[in-house]
Amino acid sequence: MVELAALILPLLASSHAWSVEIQFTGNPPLPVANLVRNPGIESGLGATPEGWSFATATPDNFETGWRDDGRSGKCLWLKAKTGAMSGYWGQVVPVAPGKSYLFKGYYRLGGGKILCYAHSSVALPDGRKAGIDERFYRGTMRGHWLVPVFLSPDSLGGPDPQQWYPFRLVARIPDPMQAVALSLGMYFTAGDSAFDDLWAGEAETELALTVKAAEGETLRRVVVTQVGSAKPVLDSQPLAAGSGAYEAKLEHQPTDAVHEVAVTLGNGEIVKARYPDVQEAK
Ligand SMILES: [Ca+2]
Repeated sequence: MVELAALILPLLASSHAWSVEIQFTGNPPLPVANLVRNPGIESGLGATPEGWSFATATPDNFETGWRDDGRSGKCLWLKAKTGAMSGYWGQVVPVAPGKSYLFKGYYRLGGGKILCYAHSSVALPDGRKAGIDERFYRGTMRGHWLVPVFLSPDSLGGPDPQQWYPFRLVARIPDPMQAVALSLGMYFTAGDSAFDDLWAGEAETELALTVKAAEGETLRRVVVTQVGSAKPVLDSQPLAAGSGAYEAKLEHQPTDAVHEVAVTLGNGEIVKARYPDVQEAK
């Protein structure tokens, strides 16, 4: 049974007693756990980062490293000498069937084409198979053998080789799947790439919102948005005159979003609260 984390905010209106009580909770509660071991690639012994291994059919085609020039501290790195074969850093993540999971992280691409994918296959009782295979590709012409002859450096496009960029995958886990492999590597091109700050966990939460006006106050409207997006995920529209309470449930909300509720009181005052209660980066 999942425990509900209550976030109860009796908010003060000017110098009076609180004017509205807002309860904003999630099932599962936020933030949800990161299921990736050693997600920042910081721990390990010798030349090997704990929890991660490199796999390819042709090891001679690759150089790999546990390097210091990460997005945070250290990172996973690999170089494919030719496009003859793919190769991936990876680890297996535990999952529960029937839920959606989010797999995300950051990559830096020096050249060639990366593939980040979440994949697994299980046998069903009737002999058929159930699987998932969610993929994120990103490529660049930088470093390609045609480049010096036919293309000017300005026309290369693709990601800046010095920058870290996010990737994001979501997969619904079929029964009876218990584990998913997260693989990060080069996809049949020569080039190099790095990966850092990986995250895997439940993708969705159900939010429950309860708003209660204090004695003598009324509610006019309740709007919920995700921070960073202007489009409401919930809008009560004008409530009936004299409304003192409002309740709503929001299913299938992303676990990596911050939700903000804006409550307009009868006197026009707007009171806001966030779940989870985090401060915006300045
Ligand atoms: Ca790191």
